[in-house]
Amino acid sequence: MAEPAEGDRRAGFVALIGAPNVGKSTLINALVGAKVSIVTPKVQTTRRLIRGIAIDGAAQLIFVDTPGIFSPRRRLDRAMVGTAWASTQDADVVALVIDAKKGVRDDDEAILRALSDVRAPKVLVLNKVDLVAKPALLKLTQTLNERVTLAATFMISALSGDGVADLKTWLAAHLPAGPWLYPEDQISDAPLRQLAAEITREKLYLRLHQELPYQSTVETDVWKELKGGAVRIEQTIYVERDSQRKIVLGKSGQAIQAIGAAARADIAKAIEQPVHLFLHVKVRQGWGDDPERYREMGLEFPKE
Ligand SMILES: Nc1nc2c(ncn2[C@@H]2O[C@H](COP(=O)(O)OP(=O)(O)OP(=O)(O)O)[C@@H](O)[C@H]2O)c(=O)[nH]1
Ligand SMILES: [Mg+2]
Repeated sequence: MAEPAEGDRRAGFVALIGAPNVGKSTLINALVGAKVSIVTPKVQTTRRLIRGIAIDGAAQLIFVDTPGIFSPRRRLDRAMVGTAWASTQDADVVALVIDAKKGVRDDDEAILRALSDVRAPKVLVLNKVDLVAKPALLKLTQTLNERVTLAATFMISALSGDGVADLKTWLAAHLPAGPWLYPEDQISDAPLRQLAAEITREKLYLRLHQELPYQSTVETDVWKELKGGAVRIEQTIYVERDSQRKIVLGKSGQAIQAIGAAARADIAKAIEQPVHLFLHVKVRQGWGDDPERYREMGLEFPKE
């Protein structure tokens, strides 16, 4: 394809916001065409802003995946919700993602109220339309368009990819004119060690239940390129209590082995290199109140 002339180029930021679990991370991966953000069936999977970059014609789109917005209780929740709203301030377009199957719930209501303070143009993205009959979608579109001023409405399935290309093309046409902000082959601005830690956290979320996923975090400590092209990665999984450490390890280490095997395979695929992954599990009581952990996660540390 011919390169678009410098003067024709567009570039800008599109923030994807919405309640937890509506499919924002699935959508950013579909828009970028690669896994830049982790996805699980559990709420509150995403904890930080994740930028994913795509080209559409003459436009470079920088999508910003955000933590789901809900009414926060813990310090970590407040940091997550704060960072999600902060993303709307630098956005050229804000895409409000709604789970079309679940419709407008309390968290969505609160988001709709707060959206009136956001200056950027807004588009509505009804996601998971593979689960819903058409008449219900039309009703939901109408209700939401009465509530907020929306530049456009899209009905998509981030999972199947239906409607995603149309959304991307519309967004590309509505970004400001200007030079591209990243090299054109770049799909993410996150360091690989961060992506690797996120992938391990995804496997933790998939394997463990109740409060444990929410009380754990993963950091990459060592990243060493080995002779022959493989990489040695060491990571620490922090939990709050010793009882949780035992669950993460599992009976004769079965749980941690399964988490490690799944994470290793995905990390190797993402970085296109063989991986030797070593996981450590440490109890760090009160890590949710430790500023250093927030720095690692790329979040502001809320004062309370
Ligand atoms: N059927 C269906 N499921 C979807 C679709 N998009 C996402 N999902 C599923 O919805 C669940 C949540 O997806 P995520 O992408 O993690 O949602 P999220 O909005 O990023 O969630 P948080 O990070 O917790 O705010 C996963 O099980 C996805 O597979 C869709 O279009 N159709
Ligand atoms: Mg997410």
